Amino acid sequence: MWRGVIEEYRAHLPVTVRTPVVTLLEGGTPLITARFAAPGRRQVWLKCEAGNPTGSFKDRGMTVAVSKAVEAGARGVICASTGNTAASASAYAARAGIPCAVIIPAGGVALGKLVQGAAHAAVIIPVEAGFDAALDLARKAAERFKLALVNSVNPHRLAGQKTAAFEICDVLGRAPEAVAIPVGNAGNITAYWKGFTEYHAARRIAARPRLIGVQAEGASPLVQGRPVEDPQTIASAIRIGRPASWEGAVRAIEESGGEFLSVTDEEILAAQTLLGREGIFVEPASAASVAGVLKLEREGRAPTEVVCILTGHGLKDPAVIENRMRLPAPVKPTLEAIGPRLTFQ
Ligand code: AN7
Repeated sequence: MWRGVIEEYRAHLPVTVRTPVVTLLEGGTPLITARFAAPGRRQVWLKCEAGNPTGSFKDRGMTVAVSKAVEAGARGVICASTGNTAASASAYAARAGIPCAVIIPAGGVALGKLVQGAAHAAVIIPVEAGFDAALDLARKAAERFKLALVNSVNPHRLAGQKTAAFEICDVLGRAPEAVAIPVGNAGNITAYWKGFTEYHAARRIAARPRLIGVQAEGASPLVQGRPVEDPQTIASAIRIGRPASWEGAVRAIEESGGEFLSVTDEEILAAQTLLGREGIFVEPASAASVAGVLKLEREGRAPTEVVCILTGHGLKDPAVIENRMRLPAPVKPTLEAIGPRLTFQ
């Protein structure tokens, strides 16, 4: 049985025999072949991080961050979040039996993620600000109120998240040519590069992949090379204008010979629809990685082999789909009435 990322990758993580392991058996997520890629011409794999306990990649980092917080005797944890960090932090804190506070941009978190935080009994504090100011506040609050900050500025988060890179290499038996990753606060792309670099140094892989960091056009500071004051995108998870791991992300792109690129909200929604039609429902931020690869394809320069990281589940943000969905009017419960619908035209 899969034992969670700390036990599976213990030798690569900052834990000792004295670290109490707080886990929900995260990791071990599926790497699936995408159907949309032209067979024989291009290989696209999808790393489905929705398979984690709270439905996003954040759980990989949170098992390490909360375990280390408990080891250090923290009385509670705190984070700022566009939703998924809150859903994950609150779950792992609940598992550990310690309180969790989450500071969220008012109106900036998708419903499913809010519901998760409430289910895990987090203290939810909406503030009249965007994510960037919420993170500034969380940093200060952690210090003032003696709480462990579990945003990705906490190095234990990145240590845990790099295990996704290990898994990709373990499954393929090598590194892929390229990896496309949605970028918000830029912790995850930094963690992936750490993971590939560590496996390369340990001679587990012969070469490291090219990283493609994808941002939403209205929230694309790393593409523009400067912070964005009032970031806007339908992909609320990555509505971030001042990424905390800016340097790490830039280093990952430079050292890997990759690039940052941006995609429009329309391109994000089109990619989300495309994935849904092959049975994979992701939230808008996650679809950005696929939208980025499709953009490169249109420009005639897509990698022949790429892993797209699908960071979170579509159920987290039902409103995005609901707004575009039209249920037909109810009909009588008879074969005659439903028959016309079953011609699939
Ligand atoms: C689905 O939850 O920042 O570049 O506060 O939820 O490491 O920030 C979420 C980010 C991509 C971007 N996809 O990752 C938060 C938060 C999904 C996400 C990202 C997020 P980073």
